[in-house]
Amino acid sequence: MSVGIRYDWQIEEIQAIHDLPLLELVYQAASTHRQYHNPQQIQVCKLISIKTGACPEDCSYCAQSSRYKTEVKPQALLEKETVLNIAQEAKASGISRVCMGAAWREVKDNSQFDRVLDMVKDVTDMGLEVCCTLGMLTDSQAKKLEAAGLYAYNHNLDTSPEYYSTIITTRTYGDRLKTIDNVRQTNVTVCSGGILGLGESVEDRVSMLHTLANLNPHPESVPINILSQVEGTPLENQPDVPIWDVVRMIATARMIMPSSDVRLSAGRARLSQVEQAFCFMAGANSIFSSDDGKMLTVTTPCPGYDADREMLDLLGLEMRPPFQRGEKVATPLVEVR
Ligand code: SAM
Ligand code: DTB
Ligand code: SF4
Repeated sequence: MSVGIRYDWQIEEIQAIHDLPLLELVYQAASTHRQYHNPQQIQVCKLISIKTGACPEDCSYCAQSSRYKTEVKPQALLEKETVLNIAQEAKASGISRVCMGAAWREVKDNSQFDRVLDMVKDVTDMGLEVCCTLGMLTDSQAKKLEAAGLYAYNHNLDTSPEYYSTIITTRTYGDRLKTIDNVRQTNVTVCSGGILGLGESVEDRVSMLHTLANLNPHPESVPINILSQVEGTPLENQPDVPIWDVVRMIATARMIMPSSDVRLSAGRARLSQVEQAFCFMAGANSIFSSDDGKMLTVTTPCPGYDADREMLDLLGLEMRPPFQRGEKVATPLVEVR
């Protein structure tokens, strides 16, 4: 079944796709994936935490909120040279996108933002896709990032509009959507997704996908994070998300936002190669990889460059070069008569 690109999804339609018999869902998602993407390619991204911890927000899952006592040590904004060195190493390992994250509630128009703009310029000049995730943005700040050459801005919805205030009280769903809209008014691409394992219901997951899939255009990139339970946060005792829930979520996202990149993000480190292969079959085509063993902070492990290269080789997959999103049409490896 080919669904085409639509922005008028009904909750019931998304729920029906999500609830298909599992292998039927994976088959349909894999077929859709092949129509819009080269299924041999995976985008590999490197996260850099340019400013860590001491965040005033109260996101219940987050190791960087100042409200919770976690093992994260706050770190001021990194020097540009440090960031450029990490980006250079990532580039040498074949990584195509660098995502710079700051534990800020929102961007302020000050010298720190000017320093980030400078980093964006220089990393972009290295020939890498640059993504930033800096919290809320005004329209003029989004335009400044665009002028600096930014390729993508990450701002997750995290969960459904209904469940949001259970997880975060210091900002609203509307605030999140406003920043996404401010980015949308520029040529910067949008990266927005969520987290599984916050104690949400299946209806909440479907409702989040409904919000994402009715954005016009769809976010070019949709990260699916699996909660990393961080000691000291209110969600430290949440149970692990079953792998089949992850596969269903990825496959449903793939079906309803067929041209978007779907990223298997936080929580990948605890998945086996077989589990990850299932996620790729279901339509995930992007991952984070790291040579320092962590996503943004020490609380959330991330597989390393070498292990990931080995896995991709084993699965017959390759790393997608920068700026080639959705450009290549798959050619079958073997002609099937
Ligand atoms: N402060 C910015 C913001 O909130 O947009 C950017 C950084 S924040 C760490 C980016 C995203 O990482 C969050 O929206 C959330 O989806 C994800 N994240 C943070 N902590 C996580 C955790 N413990 N497990 C899974 N995902 C997490
Ligand atoms: C996203 O959706 N996942 C990344 C990135 N965007 C910024 C972050 C994953 C969670 C990192 C939690 C930690 O390392 O503490
Ligand atoms: Fe701050 Fe972002 Fe963590 Fe929320 S998710 S506490 S805004 S760093």
